[in-house]
Amino acid sequence: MAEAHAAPNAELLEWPKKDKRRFLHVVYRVGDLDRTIKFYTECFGMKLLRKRDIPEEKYSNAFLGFGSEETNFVVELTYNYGVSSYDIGTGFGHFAISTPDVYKLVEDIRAKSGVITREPGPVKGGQSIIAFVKDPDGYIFELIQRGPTPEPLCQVMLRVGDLDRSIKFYERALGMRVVKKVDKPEYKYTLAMLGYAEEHETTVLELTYNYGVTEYTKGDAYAQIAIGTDDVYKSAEVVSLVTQELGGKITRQPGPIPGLNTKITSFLDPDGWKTVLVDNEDFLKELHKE
Ligand SMILES: N[C@@H](CCC(=O)N[C@@H](CS)C(=O)NCC(=O)O)C(=O)O
Repeated sequence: MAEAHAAPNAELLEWPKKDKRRFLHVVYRVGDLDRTIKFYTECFGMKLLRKRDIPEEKYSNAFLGFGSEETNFVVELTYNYGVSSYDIGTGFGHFAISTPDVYKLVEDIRAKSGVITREPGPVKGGQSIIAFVKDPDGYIFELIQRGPTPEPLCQVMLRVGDLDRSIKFYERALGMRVVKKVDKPEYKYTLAMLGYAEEHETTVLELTYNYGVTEYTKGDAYAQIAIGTDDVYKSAEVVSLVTQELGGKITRQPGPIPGLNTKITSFLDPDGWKTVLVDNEDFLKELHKE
């Protein structure tokens, strides 16, 4: 019986690597949409790409980024009517923005009253120049010094309790590959960058394991990363198989969102971090409709 299933599953498990995958956006909640839009446009130089209000559901969204949503990873801010603050929890790490001159960007941000939580300088135990900035809701943005890139919004960092398990999950369930792995025993952490292309070409998911820490709080602020796929149904079948082995679970079976008709599926990884897979064609239709 086990043998009879081995071949079809083996073929199915190849699907995420053959699929057309791309990081679309990261979704999180903010207490004041206009305040965050002002901060991201004035301090980071992002553009406001679109806004939508869904009064029936009592929320609004704003999409901001460094390029068109057709090609770039962007942030999707959610404002829930009447909710002015959220708990970010201890598991969320940061978003990252690359810039050719971190020192200059930090001075510009400081001049606009932005909060710098880590002054520019070489990363502990390394050479990259970094700084940390806190946005109005308390989300941390790492600024990383790098040459020009098509994707300045370059990382989402989340903390995980078992890095090998997470790497297996994102490789098998999502078809990502490890583009960098660094162990810093002197600072007691290991990190892995996972994605669909090299770090300087695209956004990566940075997973951090702090020695001995297996649990974090999730709060209610950060929501999920959305990734494009050509087939949500097949993709969900793969995720379902992988969760049986590594943990995590499907939280939304694949299918169209009522009213919107965009096909999606969503699931949690073994640490409880959520990913949404969105049909590539439906996503483009949605963009052109608005
Ligand atoms: N304990 C850290 C481990 C990750 C870490 O230290 N990352 C580096 C960046 S890759 C960092 O934040 N360094 C701080 C610094 O250089 O000041 C955490 O969970 O955030």
